[in-house]
Amino acid sequence: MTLAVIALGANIDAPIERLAEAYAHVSKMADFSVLDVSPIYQSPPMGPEDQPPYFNAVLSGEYTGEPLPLLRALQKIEASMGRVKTRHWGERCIDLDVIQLGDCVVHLPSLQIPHPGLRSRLFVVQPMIDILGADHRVPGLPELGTLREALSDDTLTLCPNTALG
Ligand code: PH2
Ligand code: MG
Ligand code: MG
Repeated sequence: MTLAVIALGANIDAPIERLAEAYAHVSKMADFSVLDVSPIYQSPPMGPEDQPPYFNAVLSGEYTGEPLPLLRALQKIEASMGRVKTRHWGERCIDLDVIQLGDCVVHLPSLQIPHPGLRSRLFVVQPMIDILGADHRVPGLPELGTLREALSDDTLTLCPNTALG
């Protein structure tokens, strides 16, 4: 089995509801079985500042397929939910990113695994720690607890009473 880690993000169109909707879609994907899901966190936008705050969560699952079909399946969910491409790092009703796929390393223009932004994003590192532990490792990186120590960010807030799954 391959451990898949997927990050969910949204900041427009009732974003918490969008995360729940996306979670429901992901849990029905072929070759994929959800193992765990993190709490939801709120954080200020990384990138353009004139957009609403983001809501983020991370889920883990067992995936038995290939990397590119997983990307396509997630893109299909994004499209079905009305995701519109705007500016770089701009507002979105749903964003589904592959963060990790076991020991797999992929460097394609369309897909990079592990996600190259992981080590700079507490809004992904913290929910990953919640479900996988601070000693969890992603290929090519130190353990998650070490990544968190380097990310002194006090703007990440846990959203109470918003459990997915
Ligand atoms: N995603 C982006 C751009 N900026 N900021 C936060 N806080 N959370 C995100 O998920 C995020 C972002 C584009 O993927
Ligand atoms: Mg993203
Ligand atoms: Mg994305």
